[in-house]
Amino acid sequence: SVSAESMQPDADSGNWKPPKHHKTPDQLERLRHAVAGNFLFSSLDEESFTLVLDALVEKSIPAPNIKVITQGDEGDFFYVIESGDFDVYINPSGAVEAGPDGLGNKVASIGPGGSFGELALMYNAPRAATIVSSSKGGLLWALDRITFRRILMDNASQKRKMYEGFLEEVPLLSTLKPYERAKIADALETVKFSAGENIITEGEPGDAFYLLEAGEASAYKHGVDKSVKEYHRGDFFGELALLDDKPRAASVVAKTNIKVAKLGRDGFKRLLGPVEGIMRREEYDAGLDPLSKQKTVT
Ligand code: 1OR
Repeated sequence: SVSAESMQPDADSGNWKPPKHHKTPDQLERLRHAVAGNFLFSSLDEESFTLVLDALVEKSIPAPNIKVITQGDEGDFFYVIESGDFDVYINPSGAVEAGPDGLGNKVASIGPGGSFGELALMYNAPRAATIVSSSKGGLLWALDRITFRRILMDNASQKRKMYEGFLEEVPLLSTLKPYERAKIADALETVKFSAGENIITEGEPGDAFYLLEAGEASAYKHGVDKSVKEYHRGDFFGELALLDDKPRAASVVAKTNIKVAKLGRDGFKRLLGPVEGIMRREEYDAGLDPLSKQKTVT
């Protein structure tokens, strides 16, 4: 209701209550599905999760070319996409006349399960980009600024900060933009292994990709006595099975106690597209890729 919204106190006041927007079972079902694929929601505890679901409001975008966010504006809402694709435009000069419609350059496109609009809310900064509906329009879920900052943000900004330094050091990711690395940070999970443990086992199906944060690891292949590859901080492994939907081509074993940043299959597919070429080239050089073996034989 209108009154509930306008009476909502400021984030700084002690008696803030998150908004509750009633949802039909159908809406709830769709909403759960939409946020299931979003990394910002994945580490929420149950209470916070319920609270955020209650606070989200459905927003239909009935046509293409509708501006949902305008670069330079103040931030009000964070959005999760249920359906439809949304294009991201950045006008580097801030000049109104740059590009078609003054939108600037298209730098990305975001689809179902994705989200946008968090930056202005996190940093109290003007909107960094313009977001325009493409496809036939779509359906969004909007979260107000205060609930975003109170419930969702802590997690996201902690993770972005925690992984920022490390991801900057990873050679594979050096060509990415800082914002692309931030999105990867959202999706990472740190996992520890003791010396001697298998992180990956040859022949098994693959569901994750790994960046080595601390310690050392080695790759082994059946029938080969010594390790076929050594991994140090900043190195990656586990990409082949995900790139080509093949079983694990080697086992990767912790040589010391190690810490890895784990990225699941979905995140890998969604976020590492821009560096796929680099990964394929490194595997080829290492001779782990079966195709490269055929070539070296000749
Ligand atoms: P916002 O609140 O600033 C615009 O409103 C939103 O666009 C922004 O939050 C992000 O959620 C989203 N750089 C900045 N913002 C981006 C980018 C981006 N992509 C999506 N948004 N990129 C860097 C381009 C130099 C694109 C990276 C692929």
